[in-house]
Amino acid sequence: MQREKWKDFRLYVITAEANHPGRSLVDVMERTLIGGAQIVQLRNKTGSRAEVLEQARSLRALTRKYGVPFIINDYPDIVLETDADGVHLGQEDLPIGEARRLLGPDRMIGISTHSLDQALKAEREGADYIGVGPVYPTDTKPGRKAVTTSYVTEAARHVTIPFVAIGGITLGNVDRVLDAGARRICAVSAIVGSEDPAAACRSFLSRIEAADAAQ
Ligand code: 3NM
Repeated sequence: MQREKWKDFRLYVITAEANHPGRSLVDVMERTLIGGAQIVQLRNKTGSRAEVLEQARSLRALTRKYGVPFIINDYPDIVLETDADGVHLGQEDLPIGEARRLLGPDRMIGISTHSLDQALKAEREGADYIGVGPVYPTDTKPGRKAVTTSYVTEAARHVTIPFVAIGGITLGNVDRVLDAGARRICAVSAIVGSEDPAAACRSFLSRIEAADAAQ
C-alpha cells in the first residue's frame, strides 16, 4: 500500500500562519523542508474553502519537490482534488471509516487523540497514525487541557500504530517528551514562528536522533 511508505517520519510540521506575520506560507514551509521536516500538514481553521484549496495546491507542489508527504487538516475533497497524501481529522470530524471510503486505500488518515481510549479506538478503526496531545498547554490550539507526558508514556506502551506527540513542544522541553517515550514529534509555533525555521527543524531532529541512539 502506497501509504505504508510514509510512516517513517520523525518530525511533523503543521502550518500556522498566525505565527509568521509578514512571511509567506510557502517560504516558511520551504524553510522547514530545507531543515528536514518529514511530513507537512496544512491546517487552516479560519480561511475559506477557496483559500485552503489555493494553499493546498502550492504546498502540494512544494512538498512534491522535496519528496515529503503532504496532509490536509479536514477537507478530504481537497485531498483528492490536489492529490495530497492524506487527511488529518479531529475527534469531531468525519469518522475514520468514512474518510477511508472517500480516500481509498492509498492515502494516510491521521487523527488527533487526547486519551488512550481515543487512541485505541482510532487504531481499531484503521487510522495510520495518531496525534497525542496537547502535551503542554498551547496558544496554537487554545482551550484544550494538556494531557501531560503521562499520556505520551501510555501511548508508547499501548499504541501499536505510529503516534506523534504534539502541543506546546519546544526545544526547551522536547527531551522530556522523548524521555516519556515519544519518537515522533510535532512542533508548530516553535518551528514556523522561529526566526530560522530550518535551524529549528535541524535542532529538533538532532534531539530525536539522540534519543534514538540512547535507546
Ligand atoms: N493539535 P504548538 S495541539 C494543532 O493536541 C494541534 O491535538 C493538538 O502547536 C492536539 O506546537 C496543536 O504551537 C497545536 O503548540 C500544536
